[in-house]
Amino acid sequence: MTKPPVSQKPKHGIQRKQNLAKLKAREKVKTMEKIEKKNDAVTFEVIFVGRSNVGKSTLLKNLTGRNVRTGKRPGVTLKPTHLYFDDFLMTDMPGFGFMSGVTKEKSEDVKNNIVHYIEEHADRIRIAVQIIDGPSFVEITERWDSRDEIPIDLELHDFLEEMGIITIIAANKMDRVKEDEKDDLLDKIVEIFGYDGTWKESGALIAPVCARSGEIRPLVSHLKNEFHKMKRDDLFKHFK
Ligand SMILES: Nc1nc2c(ncn2[C@@H]2O[C@H](COP(=O)(O)OP(=O)(O)OP(=O)(O)O)[C@@H](O)[C@H]2O)c(=O)[nH]1
Ligand SMILES: [Mg+2]
Repeated sequence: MTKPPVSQKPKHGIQRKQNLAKLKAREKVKTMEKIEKKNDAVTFEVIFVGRSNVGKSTLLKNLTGRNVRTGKRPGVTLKPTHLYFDDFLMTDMPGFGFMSGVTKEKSEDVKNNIVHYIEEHADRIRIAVQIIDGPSFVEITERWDSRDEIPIDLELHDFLEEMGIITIIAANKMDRVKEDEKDDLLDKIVEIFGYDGTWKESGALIAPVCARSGEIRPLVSHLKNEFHKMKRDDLFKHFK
């Protein structure tokens, strides 16, 4: 067989690229259809929200045993990350506030996207786990207060309440707090969130945890309690 003239070769190359592009586009549509199908099946969602770098992803990873991306610097999770379990969905939200290498405008976008996401899915978001950095929470909120601004964590907490979403506060990184200072700190945190009384008596759904080492029992217990009230004991099995 005679070889095709050299000038024809690039044509074949273009054809191959076009075929590959078509194949990729088809694959993308298939993946999107699969995601849509999974999404349509969801009736019960729990979201993990909070400032960046407080340990949202680490907590979710430890709770479920699934592979969730975590990192040392703020701004690791930039889009909602979904963990599907049939009709149950757990979503790792991006963190708001300071993020390294991210402009102020972009971080404002992230915040707006979080609010939109919550509004859009309010009918299926039954519980929010609001994670705070236990050891630095008081100092950070006082700094906002001194500038006469509403601390962003409190703004989020009120917003979730307005949306009718049950919110559990997970005070993370408690390994950085001395044992004999833990109760005082937790009392102060519930007071800042507007509750009366000590953290144990205030009625606030608050769970001191250490996501890194997997000491998250108080959070699991609150979650199970809420699931039970909603007649969804079947969801317990998704926790490690
Ligand atoms: N000391 C301590 N560090 C923790 C704990 N939990 C998480 N971290 C660390 O906090 C850093 C941030 O963890 P991530 O889970 O990525 O935080 P995130 O809230 O998902 O961050 P963004 O996705 O950027 O919003 C990592 O270096 C974790 O190892 C904890 O309980 N104690
Ligand atoms: Mg994250």
